[in-house]
Amino acid sequence: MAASGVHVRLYIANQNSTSWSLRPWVLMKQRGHSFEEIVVPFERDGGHVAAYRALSPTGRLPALHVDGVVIWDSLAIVEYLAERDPEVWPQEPVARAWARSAAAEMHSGFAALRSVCSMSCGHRVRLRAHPQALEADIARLDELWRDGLGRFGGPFLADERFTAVDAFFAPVAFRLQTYGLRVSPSALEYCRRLLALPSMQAWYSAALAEPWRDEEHDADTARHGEVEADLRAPPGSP
Ligand SMILES: N[C@@H](CCC(=O)N[C@@H](CS)C(=O)NCC(=O)O)C(=O)O
Repeated sequence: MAASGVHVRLYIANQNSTSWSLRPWVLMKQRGHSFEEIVVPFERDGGHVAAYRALSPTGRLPALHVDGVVIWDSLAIVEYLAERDPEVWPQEPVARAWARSAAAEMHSGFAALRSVCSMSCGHRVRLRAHPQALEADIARLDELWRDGLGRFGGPFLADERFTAVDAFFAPVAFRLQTYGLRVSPSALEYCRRLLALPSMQAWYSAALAEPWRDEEHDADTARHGEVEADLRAPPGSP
């Protein structure tokens, strides 16, 4: 979708564990935008800090660079893309308002889901306990997904097409898979639909193949449950 001659680069963090970077990446893939993707590994000892600061004023990724202009934060990137591609959000105003509300809720909410079930595409974890705050987040997620699918007719959350709101919930699909979280049949069907997208499969394969490890993130993934499987390629493998 980039105009010819415009250089679009999306800088992203580790694919196994970065939910933020997945959002614009999967949206751009689904919309057929042309861009160069560059993975800059997060290093727990702070080795990434200078590189991230050079790419993004917050020192956080994702960051989109378009001919020298830097756009940071996944929400701002999605809105930037929407200014150039009117099909990023649903066309219909009510669906668009709903989609923006749901994406905003994801961007600033679901704290328990994020902290108890950190994203790690390659792990399979059985939670030891389901804290009440996590249960409340899952119930709200289920309600929200069923509302969108019922109201706008599916198969995606606010449209028959994949739109930005689906990109915001794409990382949640990996979390449901990793932790085997239980949701209603229609929410589960939607989750499976997201996971089956070729773009999501490509992300998943790249995440499993990643040669580096973030041990603190791995420990965080294991903190609330038993790790039943780690499907990633051995660390350091080519
Ligand atoms: N709200 C930001 C969050 C981005 C974010 O937290 N990115 C993490 C990815 S791992 C990061 O860059 N962390 C670097 C650090 O904490 O030093 C967004 O939506 O883009």
